[in-house]
Amino acid sequence: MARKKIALIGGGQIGGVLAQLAALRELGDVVLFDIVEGLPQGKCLDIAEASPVDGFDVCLKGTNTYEDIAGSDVVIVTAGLPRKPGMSRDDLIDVNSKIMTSVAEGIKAHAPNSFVIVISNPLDAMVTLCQKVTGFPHNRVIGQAGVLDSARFKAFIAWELGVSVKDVNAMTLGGHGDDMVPLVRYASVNGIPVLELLERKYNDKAKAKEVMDAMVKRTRGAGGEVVALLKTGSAFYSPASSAIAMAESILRDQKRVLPTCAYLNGEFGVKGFYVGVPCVLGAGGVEQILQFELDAEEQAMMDKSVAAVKELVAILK
Ligand code: TXD
Repeated sequence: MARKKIALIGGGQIGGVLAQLAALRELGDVVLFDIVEGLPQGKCLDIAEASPVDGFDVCLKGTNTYEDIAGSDVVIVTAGLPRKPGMSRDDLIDVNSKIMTSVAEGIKAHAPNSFVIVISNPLDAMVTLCQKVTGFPHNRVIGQAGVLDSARFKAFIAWELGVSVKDVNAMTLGGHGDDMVPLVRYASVNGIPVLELLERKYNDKAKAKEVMDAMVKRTRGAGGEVVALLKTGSAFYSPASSAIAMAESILRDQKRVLPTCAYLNGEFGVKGFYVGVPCVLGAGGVEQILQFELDAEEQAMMDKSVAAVKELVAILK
């Protein structure tokens, strides 16, 4: 059986880590595309020269031509500018829309049967645009944001409670903006509600709520926290890990339940927009959208987040 093939469009900070992770996990052969000559070629050569050390058998090819992505099973898009300190993700929409349009045309022409995972910001708008330009079915065009936002939320909970990150379950819904919806009620440590554990830790309900509120706030601002520290760009290790988890679930038909920026057709009260919700990702791309009950407060936060996504998408038109 032929190896799977993964194309990475954008060979910058996230693109480079994606290439390395895809190779280390032997997800398939990797093509790294960028418009900058030498950049993807250099990164691929560098990673490939580590293969005897790490022991992975995949081919890595850096390129500046779209012909090389032909036959890709999965395409991950990071092309576009990242934020600088003081910028919101939405400030990137004009410049990144132009880039996304050309990228989506390249994917449509050269990898028409691929599954596409968009990472470029502003995420929800860029996924919408990518689907529109490629014309691919909605189950084949998705965005990565929720895996990362949820991972950040989980990390903060694990650090606060002094437990392994592996035993924390938590999720964010909605758009990849400051209005994202970290679900407090469903956050648990192996099924034990996090709020209850906080109440026992502090023996004080008000303090527990205060600590949880602070973790929610930090989750919403976590991307900006990294930008403020790096000063020259945004997070790149964790977004790459997150997208690789999604790609792996599709390529290996794992059917993992991952928060995914997916096209909604009435689910969670949203119709005709891409928004972050839990999805089953497998060989068919988005195979299921898992719906569940939101209480009034959660639904109100979701509605606010969706309103922000709609505003951004309106700018595209
Ligand atoms: O979770 C998430 N979704 C995100 C998204 C988390 C963090 C950052 N996120 C966004 O990903 C970020 O705001 C950016 O929009 C993208 C890529 O971030 P990265 O940190 O990798 O940016 P770089 O290092 O600037 O890399 C972008 C590359 C760079 O090498 C450019 O030369 C290239 O994109 N580029 C292009 N490639 C192909 N085609 C075109 N037209 C093009 N234009 C620029």
